[in-house]
Amino acid sequence: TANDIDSLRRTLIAGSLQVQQQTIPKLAELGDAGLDVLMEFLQKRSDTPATWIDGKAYQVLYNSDAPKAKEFLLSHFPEGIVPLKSDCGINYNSLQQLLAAQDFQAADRVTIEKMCELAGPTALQRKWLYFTEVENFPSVDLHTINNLWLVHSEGKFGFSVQREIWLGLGKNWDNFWSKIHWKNGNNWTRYPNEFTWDLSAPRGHLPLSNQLRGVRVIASLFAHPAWK
Ligand code: UYC
Repeated sequence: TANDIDSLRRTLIAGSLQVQQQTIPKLAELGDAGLDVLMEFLQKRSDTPATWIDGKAYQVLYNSDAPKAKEFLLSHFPEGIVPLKSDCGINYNSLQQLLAAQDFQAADRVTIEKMCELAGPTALQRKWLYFTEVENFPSVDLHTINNLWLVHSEGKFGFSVQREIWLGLGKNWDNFWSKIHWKNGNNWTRYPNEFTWDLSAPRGHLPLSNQLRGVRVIASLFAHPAWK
């Protein structure tokens, strides 16, 4: 009823993060009237940086078949809710779309690809990075990639999350691999099927970075001035 909608609307606006998180799927079940509330919510908050709660609301609209939702996103958020800034003219639209659709496995592949693109044509052809290339990445682009992951993962995934965990473990790599389930005892998690490609994964599980050639690339990523 209109009453239920209005009560959920007020809960969404004023509730704690946890309450907001629970309210969004309830609104999603209520059809057009629920979607209206989510649209209003997103639009009202669009002058401040997007959080993962905005991400949740956006994802409902993005994955909805309702023409109204599609029109709204096209006119108000054609490139999503995270500004797709790049210092080198890189287009992050495909990453935005995969994360909005919660296709974390494809988003992970695109993340690796975009970082190679960021490093230049030789890295793009090589399909992996040198740590010296990572040092030269513009902070703007790292922030864009990281914010896309954060906003579309309830704040669970992203380089900044991984870096915080690693710092909290006194920069101990082995404890870090276990904590984010990249290693189980002495065994490396096997790519791709042993990784967890949804939000049931531990914090910091994604995005991946292949450790086949050692820790220098990820160490360089965590040491980047972007995170200071
Ligand atoms: N893989 O095991 N990985 C690949 C990870 C390792 C290996 C790709 C992560 C350990 C081989 C990604 C972990 C290891 C390939 C990741 C992991 C290993 C490959 C695809 C846990 C053997 C085939 C993108 C730390 C003991 C390709 C890419 C190749 C691929 C990620 C083997 C994203 C996080 C040490 C043989 N692994 N990788 O980079 O390069 O190719 O030969 O880390």
